[in-house]
Amino acid sequence: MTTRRLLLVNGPNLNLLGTREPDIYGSETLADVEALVAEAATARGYEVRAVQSNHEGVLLDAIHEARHDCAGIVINPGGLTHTSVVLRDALSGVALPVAEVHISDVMAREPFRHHSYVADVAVVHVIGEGVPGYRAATDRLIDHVEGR
Ligand code: CA2
Repeated sequence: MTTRRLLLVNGPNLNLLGTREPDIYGSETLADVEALVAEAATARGYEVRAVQSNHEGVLLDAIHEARHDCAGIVINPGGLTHTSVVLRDALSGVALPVAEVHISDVMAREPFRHHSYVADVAVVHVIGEGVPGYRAATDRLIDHVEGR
């Protein structure tokens, strides 16, 4: 039977959501993001374990733990998207389906944001849809988990 739990991972600096740069990231907070994902998952009969950290190793440990009791991972890796081979290796190593989310349209921003180390280990990509993109990512990830 499928484990009905998802891991939600938010990377460095996403704890600042809603406090600065509202023109890029909107006015919703990290708590709003976590509530939105929990609501979307609950509607489909899933629960969510949420982690945000500014420390790469904390994120890696949470991803490794997920292999024991989660069906998939929704992740906004923040700036680690563009720099981190180790984060990518952790995601690929646990072999769970991954949904990559970016609030902003990274392809319309600086060139250094155009490459994602995570993109080709993710089965769902939601980019530039703002905070509501987390809901779309959660739904599409569950669709994938359930083979829809
Ligand atoms: O658009 C996204 O979701 C990003 O993953 C956000 C990252 C950025 O490095 C990626 O290129 C795109 C940055 C997260 C920082 O979040 C803040 C939120 C409010 C105020 C300051 C930073």
